Amino acid sequence: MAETGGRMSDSNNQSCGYVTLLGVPNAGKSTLLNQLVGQKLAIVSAKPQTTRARMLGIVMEADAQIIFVDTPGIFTPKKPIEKAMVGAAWGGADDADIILLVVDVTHRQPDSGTQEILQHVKHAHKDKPVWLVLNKVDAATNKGRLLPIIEAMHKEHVFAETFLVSAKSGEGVKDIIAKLASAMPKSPWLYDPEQITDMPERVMAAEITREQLFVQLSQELPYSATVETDAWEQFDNGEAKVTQTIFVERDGQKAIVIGKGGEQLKAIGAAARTEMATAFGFKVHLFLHVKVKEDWQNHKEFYESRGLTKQD
Ligand SMILES: Nc1nc2c(ncn2[C@@H]2O[C@H](COP(=O)(O)OP(=O)(O)OP(=O)(O)O)[C@@H](O)[C@H]2O)c(=O)[nH]1
Ligand SMILES: [Mg+2]
Repeated sequence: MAETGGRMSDSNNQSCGYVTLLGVPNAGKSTLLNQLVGQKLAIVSAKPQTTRARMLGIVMEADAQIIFVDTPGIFTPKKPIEKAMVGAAWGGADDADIILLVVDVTHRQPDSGTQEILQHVKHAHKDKPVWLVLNKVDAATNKGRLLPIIEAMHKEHVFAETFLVSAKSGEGVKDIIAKLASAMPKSPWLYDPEQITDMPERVMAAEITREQLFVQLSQELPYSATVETDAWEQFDNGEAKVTQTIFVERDGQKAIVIGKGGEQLKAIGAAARTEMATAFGFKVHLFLHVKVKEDWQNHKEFYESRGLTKQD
């Protein structure tokens, strides 16, 4: 018997595997990851291409350790950062024991983006089980339209499992965990069972601020921006001082992020600070700076800080 993080388990009974969430941008992968883990780890927004890098969400279910991999949405990339994002998503598929193909049922059908992902998976990962997760059933006004979607998807591929879920409300999500737990390969756990993610706090803090750029700023601006945590000072009373820089590509964008009289930046900071306190469980004193770095997308340090690889 091994004791890890307070849990007793006979390592002979342990099972463990990687489960990668794949789908087009905005399908609800990050919302689903958070719901699976039971805690907000991944940032979410109504805009597509919110997630830029892979991250893990680890779930323990009896003797099974399920390592979920959230990935950026897959689309046809053009800009350097987009190429790195899509590269990271396919890298997530390489790691997978099981792939969860997440599909937004409110999306106009047939969903050609999803079909392309499925074709690629069938070609590049032909031995991997793909499970179909039809998401946003809460928002499907006409439930009668679900059946044709299921039929169309099953014409393309024989999915071992199909789930109808709402990542937002949690409906159907427990079923996914139960089925996955019994499908994990026999293997010792790869992570401490108390650990829920591989994301360092500094990166999570930068992500939380980046989420506010997506939530509060309109149109193209969030796509031209990135956030880095410059300094993190932890005080004896448990609170932390976090200093971050928001990088944008043009002076005009800097003016928008700061806003009239600094109001916009204040609002971004206030919301991010609240989110950080919830995520970390202590008060965060957040100091935000905005800088123009026209070609940040061409500098590999902005990729490496997120575990991304700049593609040429
Ligand atoms: N109604 C409803 N909305 C959902 C559900 N799941 C996700 N959403 C919404 O869909 C939008 C996109 O969700 P995300 O979780 O960011 O989607 P994603 O697939 O991670 O997107 P990218 O990171 O851009 O690839 C957000 O506005 C979510 O609130 C759901 O089950 N029901
Ligand atoms: Mg996402």
